Amino acid sequence: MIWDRRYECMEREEMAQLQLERLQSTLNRVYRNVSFYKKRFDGLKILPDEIQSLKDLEGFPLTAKEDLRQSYPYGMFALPLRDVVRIHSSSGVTGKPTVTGYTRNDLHHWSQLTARVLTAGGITKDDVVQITFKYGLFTGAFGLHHGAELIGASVIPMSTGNTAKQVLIMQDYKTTALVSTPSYALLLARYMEAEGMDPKNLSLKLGLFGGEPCPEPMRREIEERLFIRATDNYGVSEVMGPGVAGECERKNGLHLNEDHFIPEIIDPQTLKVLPPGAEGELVLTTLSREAFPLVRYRTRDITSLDFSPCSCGRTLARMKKVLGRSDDIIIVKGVNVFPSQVESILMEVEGVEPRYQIIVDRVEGVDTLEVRVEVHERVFSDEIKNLQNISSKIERKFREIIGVTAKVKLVAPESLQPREGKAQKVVDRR
Ligand code: DLL
Repeated sequence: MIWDRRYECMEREEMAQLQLERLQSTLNRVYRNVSFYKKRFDGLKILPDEIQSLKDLEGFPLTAKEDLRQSYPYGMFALPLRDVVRIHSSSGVTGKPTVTGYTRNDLHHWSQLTARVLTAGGITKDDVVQITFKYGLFTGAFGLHHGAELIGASVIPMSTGNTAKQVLIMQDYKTTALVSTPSYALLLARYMEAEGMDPKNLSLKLGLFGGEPCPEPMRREIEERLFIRATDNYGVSEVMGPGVAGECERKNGLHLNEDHFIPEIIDPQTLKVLPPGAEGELVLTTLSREAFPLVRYRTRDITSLDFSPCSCGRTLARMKKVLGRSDDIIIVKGVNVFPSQVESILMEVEGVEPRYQIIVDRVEGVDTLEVRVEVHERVFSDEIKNLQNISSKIERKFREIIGVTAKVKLVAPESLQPREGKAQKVVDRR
């Protein structure tokens, strides 16, 4: 099913024309209304009217999270607050949160875009959708909530926490679609197994995940344990929230809503734009945001883009699952370590969960890497020898696959799970 065939299946040429028109209008609006952009453009002696082709966007300056922090809270809004009807903020994967605002039109577009990704994930008006993201400043819950309502699904705004109640509601209200972080889906699966419940007896058939990486082995595990079909969804609060990109049933990349965002991939070191297919940092320019337009926003997420059409019929570019973040690449003894590599290793080891925390330190000038990993309940009470076997196995894989020496510490189930929100995966004490 495709929610908005007109845009999702648009001819590439027509899409490029639409993007150019919207880009010209966005650049003009930010130049007129946001002093940050006026100063930046003037500094580089560029005028928004000079933009003749999409390629010209490369000549415009990048916007970093730090720029938003310096304009905290409303400095980069392009409209006065009286035109703003909603305010959200980023969960702040790293550092202080940033603020974003929406006009009525922005909210309308947002619902349309989340309806697209929900539809691509298989959700229809016949579904009962349980949303386990936190309702609050985080964009995840409200964004997907309105999209699901627009589709006509029955929405259960559960919010986070209280796993026992989540499962009870899921059972009694006959939830068919779960909206959550992938790690919370695994936690629900484990809870049900520990309680002797068979997830097969639920009405659940779909999982719409996002907000954090969901590597392929993790998706498979969730699908097998909960008996569902799961799709990965990407979004960034600053540019909108969920609804930026989402997988279709082919699960072959996340369709990026290019009529609302222009994606570019840059080399995070040289900041040069890379050719299609190359891996690098995703940069997004908003094309329809009124309250909070952003030009060339550095997401810090590492991915690549595929502009070939998908067999589902959509022509929108597909971004690969996020590999990691350019600012959370941990450089240990000169080796780049992506948290997603750590996840892939853990998914292959029997008896452990893909929930971990990496602690980097420096002892007498030498970098040290400790990885805390949660084990399954049944393994935790096992003999010491078995636990030692597991940690040696992970340590060996670290040496072989990533090329660094890590000290692995196995910890109790659920001890690393935050009560709400996203887990802090990296603690750098250097
Ligand atoms: O997490 C928006 C969202 C909510 C998307 C719910 C999908 C579903 P922020 O809190 O601003 O917004 O965090 C954005 O989270 O830059 C990525 O690093 C990470 N992220 C979000 N979705 C994914 C994903 C929301 N599917 C930051 N895979 C982004 C990997 C993701 N990382």
